[in-house]
Amino acid sequence: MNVNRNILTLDEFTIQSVRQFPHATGELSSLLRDIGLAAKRINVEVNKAGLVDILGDHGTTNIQGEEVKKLDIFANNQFMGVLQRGVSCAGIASEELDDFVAFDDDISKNSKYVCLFDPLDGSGNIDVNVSIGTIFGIYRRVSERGTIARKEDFLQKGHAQVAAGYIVYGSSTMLVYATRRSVNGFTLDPSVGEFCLSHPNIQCPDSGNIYSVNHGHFFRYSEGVRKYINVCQNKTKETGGPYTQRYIGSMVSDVHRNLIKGGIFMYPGTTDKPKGKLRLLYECNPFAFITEVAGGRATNGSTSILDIEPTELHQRTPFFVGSSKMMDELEACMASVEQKE
Ligand code: P6P
Repeated sequence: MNVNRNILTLDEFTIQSVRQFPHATGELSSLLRDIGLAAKRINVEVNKAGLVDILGDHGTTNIQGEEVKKLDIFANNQFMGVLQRGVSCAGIASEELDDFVAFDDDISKNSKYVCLFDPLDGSGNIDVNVSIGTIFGIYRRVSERGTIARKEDFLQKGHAQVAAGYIVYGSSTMLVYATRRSVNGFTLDPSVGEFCLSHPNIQCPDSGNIYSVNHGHFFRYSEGVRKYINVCQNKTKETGGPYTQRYIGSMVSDVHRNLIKGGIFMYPGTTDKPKGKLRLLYECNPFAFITEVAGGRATNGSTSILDIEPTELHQRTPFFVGSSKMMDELEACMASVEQKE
């Protein structure tokens, strides 16, 4: 097998990270490898979703009241399974599960971390072959090791994440994860079945010309958000534009594109849903952490996402994330309206 010795696999990269930091125990690296394994197994099913009877509604609805498709359940069970059989995770919380799950075997009870994830975000796009993704955040548990994980382990501010990442099942399958040091992207090489380092040290451009928002809700957004959208639409060469509007309706794809190319993604609150649609703990916190490590910013319109004190596992938040200068312009529009009020 002709393996290019210059390309690091995910496993090699995580092991190299352990070697670089003598105090590292290897538990986080082991957890990340477990996630990579689950991602490869999910990728196989996602790639043949149109061919087998894995499509279609699972006949149940999750806590969001959304029809749960079989692939959601499969993905959820894959992540829960590898994390429970690993040596680093004391418990999980998932969009697909009403409550958190504390693993009760002795090794898990003595594990250092908990993991929160959306196993298959954008699953409404499965049947129409639009890219979907997995989102995860990893926290050091705050409860005593040797005991089962407790709710407070899962209700931590986003700043407490030790790592966060996502997998995008798209034209290629990529796993991107951040630690506090850097953001790195790995592309799955199907010929060897390994995630290979393809995007080292990802930096979010401080500006861009892509804005992502669902225009269908425009008249239900706040005046400040509507003002910023109008600013985006009226950008010219002279004012740093023109901008282009790109919105796939699959958060992982939209945020990934903007992270790489520069841009802003918005899921604001609306008059009928003031908290918006996206979940703080396992959708917004991971992307906020990743984007901020890469040099961008993420807020709920007024507060850094990572500073929000969680109160419930599935709480929603308005979400604005992307290039720092575009975030500055959004906040200037919102502030100018508030001053008038
Ligand atoms: P809307 C997918 O259902 C999702 O949770 C995100 O992936 C996506 O960004 C958003 O909802 C799209 O929501 O209301 O614009 O269709």
